[in-house]
Amino acid sequence: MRTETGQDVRLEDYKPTAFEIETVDLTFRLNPERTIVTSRLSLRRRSGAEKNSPLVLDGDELTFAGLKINDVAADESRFTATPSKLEVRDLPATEFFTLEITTEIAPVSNSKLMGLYRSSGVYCTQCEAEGFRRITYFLDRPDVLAIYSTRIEALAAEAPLLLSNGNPGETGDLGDGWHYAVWHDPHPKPSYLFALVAGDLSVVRDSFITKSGKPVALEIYVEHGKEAQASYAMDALKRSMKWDEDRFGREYDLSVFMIVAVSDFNMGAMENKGLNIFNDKYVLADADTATDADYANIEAIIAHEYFHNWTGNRITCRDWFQLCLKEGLTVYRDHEFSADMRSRPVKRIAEVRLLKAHQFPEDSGPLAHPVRPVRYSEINNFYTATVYEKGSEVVRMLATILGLKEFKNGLDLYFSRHDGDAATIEDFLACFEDATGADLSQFSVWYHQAGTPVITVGSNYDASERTLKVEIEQSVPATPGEERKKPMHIPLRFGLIAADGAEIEATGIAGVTTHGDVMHLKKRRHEIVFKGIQSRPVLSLNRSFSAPINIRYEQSSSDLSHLARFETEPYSRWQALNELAMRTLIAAAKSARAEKAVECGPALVESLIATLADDKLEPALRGQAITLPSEADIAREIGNNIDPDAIYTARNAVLDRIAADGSGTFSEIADTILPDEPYRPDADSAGRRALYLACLGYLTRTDTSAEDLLPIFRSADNMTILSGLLGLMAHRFPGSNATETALAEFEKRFSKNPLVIDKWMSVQATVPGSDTLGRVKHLMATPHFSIDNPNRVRALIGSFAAGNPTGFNRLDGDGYTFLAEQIVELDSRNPQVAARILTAMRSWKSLERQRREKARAALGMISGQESLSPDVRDITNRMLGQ
Ligand code: B3K
Ligand code: ZN
Repeated sequence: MRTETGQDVRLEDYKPTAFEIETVDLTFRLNPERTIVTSRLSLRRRSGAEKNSPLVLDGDELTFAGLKINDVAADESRFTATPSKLEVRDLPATEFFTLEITTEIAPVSNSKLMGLYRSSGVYCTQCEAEGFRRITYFLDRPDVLAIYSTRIEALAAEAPLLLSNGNPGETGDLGDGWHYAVWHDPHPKPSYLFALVAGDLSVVRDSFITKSGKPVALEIYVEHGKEAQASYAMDALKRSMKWDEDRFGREYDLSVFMIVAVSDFNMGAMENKGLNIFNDKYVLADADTATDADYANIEAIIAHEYFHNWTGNRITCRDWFQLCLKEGLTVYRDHEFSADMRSRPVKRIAEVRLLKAHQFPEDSGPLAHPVRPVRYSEINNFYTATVYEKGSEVVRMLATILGLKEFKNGLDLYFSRHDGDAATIEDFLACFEDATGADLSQFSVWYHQAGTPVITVGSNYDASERTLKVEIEQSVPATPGEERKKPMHIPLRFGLIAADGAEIEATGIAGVTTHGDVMHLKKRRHEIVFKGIQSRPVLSLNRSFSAPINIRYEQSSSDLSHLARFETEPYSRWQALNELAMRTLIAAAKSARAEKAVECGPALVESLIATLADDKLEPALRGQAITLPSEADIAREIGNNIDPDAIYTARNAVLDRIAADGSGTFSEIADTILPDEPYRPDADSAGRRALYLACLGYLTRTDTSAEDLLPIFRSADNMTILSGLLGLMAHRFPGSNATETALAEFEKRFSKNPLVIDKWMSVQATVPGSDTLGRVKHLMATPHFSIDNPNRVRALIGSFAAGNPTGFNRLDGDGYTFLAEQIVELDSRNPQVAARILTAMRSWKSLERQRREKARAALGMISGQESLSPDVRDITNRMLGQ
C-alpha cells in the first residue's frame, strides 16, 4: 500500500501505535451480497501517547454502518468514515475504552480474493498481508496483537459448517433457519492471521498426541466426495507435527488444527492460527490425479504452513519489512523437513534449481531487492523468491557458520525470548549472537544488500612447493538504487580431490579462516595457500551449495569431469556435471546465434552417460544428472543479448548428441527402472519414474515416435506417467495425430477435474515455438478456462509467459502484447494475480534488441493505462525503471 500521501512505505518511519487493541470480538452475519460485520475492540492508550490524537483505522472498500464509543452511538462530529479509513476523534481520556464498529461487505463480488470472499459457494478469508481491513476497520498491521473471539451467524442450509481460529465454543440455533457458532483464540495474534470459513464441506478427521501428552483433533475440510483425496495431506500433517517436536522441540498449542481446501486462492496456502486455508491443489491427491511433484509439494506446503505456527504465528513480524523473519526461516524449516522425509541430495538439487530459476533472475533484474527490504509501495509484491528462497538460504548459511548445535541454541533462545512478540531481523540475529558469542555484523549484510554475489577464482598448483594457491575475489553487481556494495561473509564449503579420487587434507591453510571444510570469505580478495599437497588436486567449491552465489572459475572440462566422477557428496557431483553441461550449452548457443554448427565435445556426453549408468546412485539423482539446464537457465547464464530461438536450437542439438551416444543405456534403463508394484508416492518410486521419463525424453530423439508413446500413455496407471507422456508427446511431436489423440483422450477423461485440466492446459501452453500463442488464445475461449480462477490463469497464461521461452518471446512481439492485454483485464479483477504473472517479464532487458523493444512497448502499453492497481503499477514502474 501507499501511504496517504502516495509515498512508499519506509522502514525508517516505523513507529509503534499509540493504542493497543487487547481484545477483538467479531460477529459476522453472513450473506453473499450483504454481510454485516460487527467488531468490538477493547483499546488501551499506550503510556506517553498524545491524549487528543485521533485514532486512524485502516479500511479498504468498506461500507461503514455504525460506530459506538464505550457502547454509546458516536456523534457524527467525532468520526470520519470513508471506504479506506475510519478516523475517530475526541476519544475518551481514560486509559481503556471500547469501540464497536459495524461494516457491510459483499463477499460474492469480492474478485480480489482478499478479505472475505466466496469460493464455490464457501465463505472464506485471506487476510495476509492487508486483507483484514477489507472486513472491518482496524489497526491492520502485524505488530498489533489481540485476543480474538468470533461469532458466526449463517443460514444452516447454506453454511452448516462455521469455522474460525482457536478453540470451538458455543453453538446454537437462531430460528428462521439461522444458526451460530462461537470460536475463541487464546493466543494473541495480528489481524493477518484471522480466518473464517463457512459453507457445506466434508471433513476428514484424525488426531495427534503432542510430546507432552496433549491430544489435538486434526480436521481437513474438502468438497463432498473428495475425502479420500485428503489422506496424503493428513499423513503429511502428522509427520510435520512429529518432526517439529523432534527436530526443533516445537509443540502444537490448541486443541484443534484445521485445514480447509478451497478452489479459488491467490497463492499456495495460508497459515491462519489453527485454521489453515489451502489452495485445493496443495491438499488433494491420489494416484489418478496427482503427480509425484504434486505429492512432494503437498508434503512441503502442509509442513510449511504448520511450521508457521511457531515461526510466524507465536513469533510474528513487527512490520512487513521483516517478512523474511517468518518466511525465510519457515522455508528453511520445510526444506529440512523434506530433506529428512526424502533424499537430502535430491532435495538440495531441487532447491538450487529453483533458487537459480527464480531468485537469481530477480536479483539481477529491475525487481531486485534485499531479503529485508527498506521500502515498498505494495507489500503483496514482496512475497518474492528473494524473501522466501534467498531468505531460507541465509538461514542455512547461519547454520553452516555456527554449526548445527550452536544454530539450535540460538534458535531455542529466539523461541523462548520472543514467544508472543512481533520481532525484527535484528532481534533474530541477536539471539544467535547472545547464544553463541558470534559476531554476526558482517553476516547481516546478507539481509540488507540486494544482488547475487560473484566470486572469481583462480588457482595454481606448485609441484615443487607442494602448494595450491587460490585467489578469490568477491563482488556484488549493482542493483536498482544500490551501486556500491559491501564485502559479504561467504561460507564456502570446499574439498580437494586427488587424481585417484581420494580426498586430500592440506597440512595447513593460510590466507583465510577455515572451520572444518568451510572457508569464511570476508574480504574482497583472499590469497589462499593450501600447504602439504603432494599432487595436483581438483578443487571442489561451494559443496552442497553452501552460499547462494555465482562462481566464475575457469576450471577445465577434465577437472569438472573428474569431480562429476569422484565427488563424494552426491549434490556436488551433480553440480560439477551441471556446470559442465552449462558450459557446453553456452558455447552451443553462441554458435547457434552466429549461425554456426553447434559442437558438443565428448567430455559432457561421457560424464553424463557414466553417471546415468552408475547404479550405485539413486535413480532420482541419475534423473537429475541427465536433465540439462533449461532454456531459461542458459539465458540467465548468458545474461544479455538473449535470443531464445538460438538457445532452443543449441540445446536441442546437444540433447540430440547425448541421445545418439547414449541410446543403448537410455533404452535399457527405460525398460527396467519403473517400480514393479502399484503406484506409491514415496521418494524412491518417484525417482524411478523421473528417471524413466528423462530416458524416454532422450529416446524420442532417436527411434521412439509419438505412435510408440501412445500405448504407453494409454496404459499408465498414475498421473505422473500419464502427464509426463502427454508432455513428451505434445512437446516433441506437436500436431502429430498421436499427440492430438492423447490430448483429446486426456481432456475427455478429466474434463470434470479442473486441477487435472490445469496440467493439460500447461502442457499445451509450453509447447515450444511461435504457434503456441494461437493455441493459448483458443484454450482461453473454452469452458475449461476462467479468468476469475487463479489456478486456471496460472496454468494457462502463467505457464505460457513464464515457461515457454520461444513461444512467449516470439520475434514479432505478439506474445508480449497478448500478455499486456491479459494483465490489464486481470488487473481489474484480481490485481495480486495480475502483478505476479507480469513478473514473468522481469528479465526483459536481457533480450536482444528487437525483442527488447517489443517488450518495452508492451510494458509501456500497461503503464499507459489510466486506471491500474497499485500492484501492477508498482511492478510496471520498477520494470521500466521509473
Ligand atoms: N504467508 C502466506 C503468504 C501470504 C501472501 C500474501 N500476499 C503463505 C505462506 O508463505 O506460508
Ligand atoms: Zn510462509
